[in-house]
Amino acid sequence: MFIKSDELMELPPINTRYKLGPKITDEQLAFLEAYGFVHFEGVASRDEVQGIISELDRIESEWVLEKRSSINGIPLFWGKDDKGKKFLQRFAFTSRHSNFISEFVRHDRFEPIRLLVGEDARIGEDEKDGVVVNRYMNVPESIHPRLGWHTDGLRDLCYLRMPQRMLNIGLHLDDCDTYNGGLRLIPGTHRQNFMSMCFKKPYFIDHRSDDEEICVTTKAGDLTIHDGRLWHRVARSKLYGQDSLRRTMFVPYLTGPYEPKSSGSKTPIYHHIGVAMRAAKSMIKQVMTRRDRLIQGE
Ligand SMILES: O=C(O)CCC(=O)C(=O)O
Ligand SMILES: [Fe+2]
Repeated sequence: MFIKSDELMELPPINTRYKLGPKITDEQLAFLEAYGFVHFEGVASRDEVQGIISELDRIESEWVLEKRSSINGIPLFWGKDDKGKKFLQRFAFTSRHSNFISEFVRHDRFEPIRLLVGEDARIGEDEKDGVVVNRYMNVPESIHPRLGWHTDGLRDLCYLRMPQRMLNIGLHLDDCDTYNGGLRLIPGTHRQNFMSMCFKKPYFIDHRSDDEEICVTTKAGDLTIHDGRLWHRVARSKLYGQDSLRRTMFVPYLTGPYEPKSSGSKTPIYHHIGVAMRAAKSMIKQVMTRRDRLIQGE
């Protein structure tokens, strides 16, 4: 257990969902400190969620026509949907391609979250990967049906330094219960030591459930904050095709020097590794399908 039992007695139940008010309360802070995540419900209205979803569909069709493979050096993850159509599974810099999304992420209601990250925190619309959207779908040609166990501190760990607190602010665009995959995390692991952060699980290839994991079940419009040092994964949906669709938008709140990206920016090394891994996986899948067909005499 990563949370001590006397500490647990003082804490609200782990499935507590809060309302986002003008300030992050002491209770919400204590919750985040202890468990490593906190869940706010109904932060975006149904109309806003619908607005963001339509914008994503529009951006996707523009990028299909432009045959875009990256934005500002950040690779776009193209897979195929249940109808075999090109399907963008990871968008980057979305708010720079949609006024609607840009205005939404800069809305006053998120000010308490910005302050939680830091007095001088800013939304990195042009930095890192910008405002990212993941779309998970469970179909054979999906390149993003799930995501294996990881912490988001890998880069720091590679430099043999302990990752500092990094808060991931995610807006959920679909209803998602345990059955429909969803975010799994091991509460309290953001306070683990260096060795545990490096070796508790093999990064990204381990998809097995953990006795101590919890599932963050969300409704469209909910917002979650999770500490990137936690061990977390996204489970595969037990549904198929459109029913298994899960969309999440991550807004980068940054402190430190301003480092904007542009069309000339280089692809970061970890994205090169990701591209190579996805290509290898897709090749293996194709070979296996061919082999199955040959065996079946098709
Ligand atoms: O989609 C999610 O909820 C989490 C995604 C995630 O952990 C990541 O992209 O690093
Ligand atoms: Fe992550």
